[in-house]
Amino acid sequence: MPALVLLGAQWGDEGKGKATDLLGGSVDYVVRYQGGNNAGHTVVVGDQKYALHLLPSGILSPGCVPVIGNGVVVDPAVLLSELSGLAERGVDTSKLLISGNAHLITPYHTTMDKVTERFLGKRKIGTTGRGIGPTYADKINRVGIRVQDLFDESILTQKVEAALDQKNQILAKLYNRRAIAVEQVVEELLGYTDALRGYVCDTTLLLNDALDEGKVVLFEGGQGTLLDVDHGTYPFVTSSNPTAGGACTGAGVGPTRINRVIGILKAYTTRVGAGPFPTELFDEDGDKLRTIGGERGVTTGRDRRCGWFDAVIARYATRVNGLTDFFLTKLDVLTGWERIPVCVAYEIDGRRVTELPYSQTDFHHAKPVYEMLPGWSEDISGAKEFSDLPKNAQAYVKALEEMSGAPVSAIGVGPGRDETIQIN
Ligand code: 2SA
Ligand code: GDP
Ligand code: MG
Repeated sequence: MPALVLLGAQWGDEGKGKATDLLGGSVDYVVRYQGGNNAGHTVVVGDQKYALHLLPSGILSPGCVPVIGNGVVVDPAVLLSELSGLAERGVDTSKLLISGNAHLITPYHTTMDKVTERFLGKRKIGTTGRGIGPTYADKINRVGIRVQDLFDESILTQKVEAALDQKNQILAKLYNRRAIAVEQVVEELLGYTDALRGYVCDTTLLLNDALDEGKVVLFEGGQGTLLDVDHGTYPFVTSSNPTAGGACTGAGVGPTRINRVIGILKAYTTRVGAGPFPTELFDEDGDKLRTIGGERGVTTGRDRRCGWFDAVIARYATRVNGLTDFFLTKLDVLTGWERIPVCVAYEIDGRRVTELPYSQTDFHHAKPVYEMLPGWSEDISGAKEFSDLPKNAQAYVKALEEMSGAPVSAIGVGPGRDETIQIN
């Protein structure tokens, strides 16, 4: 198993952190390939709970090298505070490696993110406000600042000048805000140089060499398939590619290297931020899922929107990512419902549709078509084997597997490392 990708099959927060941590003991490198500190990955180890934002979840597994790939956007202030927070809790952070090609989130990106959202008004995306979109926009626009620029003051100054020239005009003319001073930004960025120097390297070369030597590399997605800038519910998406292909561009490895793609799939659906969500619940069931599932943003603390499982989305995730298997998470949260609705298709303007519509207008009009599955009332959090689950819980898993188009290889029955049923 040389290289595997682990990613969210829905709108994120499926339990990727826990899944990565679970595999951490058997892999040599865990690589983040997209996103930045908009991500919030929770790992529970014994009585300790960790919330990781920018760092790969593999940092908690001794023996595993955490890598921030070129596709990630790095806020250096957040990175250093996350590192020191973990070090204070006794976690070894010394093995971290950061790509010199990763782009930097600067204070002006965070400002642009917040200002843009404010001006979008009721059309806002509901971003995390961490400067993610503006940083990727600068990358694509070729006025981004990369980690490697920190080590050449003259180049850094020229790049910050180029990046701010246009932004200052926009800030002044459109938003009536003061210009951001080049010197101030350069000075702040140079302040991170010494602390970061030791972590920075050519991660692409290192990872390909590691694969040549037979090492196991896990690529960890930051968000979910439906938040992908190409394959998600655009424009209500993040500005990068959490889908499997993003692992190749965001880490510099070829697709022929990857032989397993695991989709992390919650037994129901959640979303945070704006955008269409066909199975969203606005009633007591939604509140119950939110409360029992602890559905609150790990980065922003926002309540997550909750709804029933959507098999159309799961099938779509299988297709666009080439999923080999699923980790089904949070099955325990569904304990106690007499009957559990599962969305098997959409009704769109009188038509029954079983594939995710490529037209966003259609998707906004999609009404879920539900099939009712029988629920269970027994506490399943102590289940170790598939056969320990009540018959109806087994049938629920089997039905989801059938509908989603890939086998389920693990089932989460609680947040802890050992609250997992491994299949096979
Ligand atoms: P951004 O900030 O530009 O990436 O926001 C664009 C959209 O992407 C969504 N997004 C997320 N959705 C779920 N979880 C995320 N991480 C945090 C968590 C979220 C939080 O783990 O709970 O704390 O609010 C995440 N990151 C980005 C975002 O909501 C926008 O819809
Ligand atoms: P990520 O962004 O995909 O890593 O997921 P988050 O950490 O944002 O949200 C998942 C939440 O569910 C976290 O609080 C996890 O501790 C928790 N969790 C993960 N797997 C399970 C599970 O199987 N059962 C329960 N009850 N909680 C889980
Ligand atoms: Mg999360």
